[in-house]
Amino acid sequence: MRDDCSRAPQVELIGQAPVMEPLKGYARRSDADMIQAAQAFQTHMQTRRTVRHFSPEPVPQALIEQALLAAGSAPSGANLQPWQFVVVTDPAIKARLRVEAEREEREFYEHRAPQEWLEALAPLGTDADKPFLETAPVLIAIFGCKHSQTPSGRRVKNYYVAESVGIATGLLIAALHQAGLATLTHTPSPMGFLNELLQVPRDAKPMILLVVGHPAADCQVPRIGRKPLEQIARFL
Ligand code: IYR
Repeated sequence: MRDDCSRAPQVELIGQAPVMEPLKGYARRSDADMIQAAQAFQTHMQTRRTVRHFSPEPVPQALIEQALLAAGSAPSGANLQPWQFVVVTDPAIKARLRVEAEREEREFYEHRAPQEWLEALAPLGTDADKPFLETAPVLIAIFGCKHSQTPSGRRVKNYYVAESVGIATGLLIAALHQAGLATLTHTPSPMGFLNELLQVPRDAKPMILLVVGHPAADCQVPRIGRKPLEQIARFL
């Protein structure tokens, strides 16, 4: 078992007075310049689609590393950075993950899921078969760590774990999309098998299995719509 989860640099500062420093990295830009940048970003993000048909083509580890560093820049509760990412490319481990995920998914689709849930999923065309867990070159298992550990070995609580990991995952997905890769946020439930297979202590809760790679050449996606601005935001 690897307990990387608990080693946040912030724990060394727990209880200490803040050490302040000048903010770096912000250059004042014109409104027009900022609006253009925001528009270019959102237009590009609109091309992001969740895909379920991946090409087996490998992707450079350096690319995944850079995207993970972007994810790790996310804000988090008390800056305790309660995330752990396990990157799987080993075909044997991917095959075992597929077996376990499909076991849970069959249970879900055949017994556990209420009719209302199945009806909500119907337009997406999902089912219990998860071949992409083997086809896609990279799986990133994302865990939320409930605790950190101080250098003296004291276990301290992490805060807003789900929110922090959710934000980090959003940045990861955006970074991978920006780099030209496709993703699928897969959430087999329950996901406890990820702790066993990937040797992650139970204190870390598996939250998402992110499937990463190039889309297959003949990749099809369901036709979906996105809510317009008026439906997702109000300006008071
Ligand atoms: N975990 C299942 C079911 C599923 C649930 C939701 I909510 C989705 O948006 C998509 C699928 C599966 O992966 O098929």
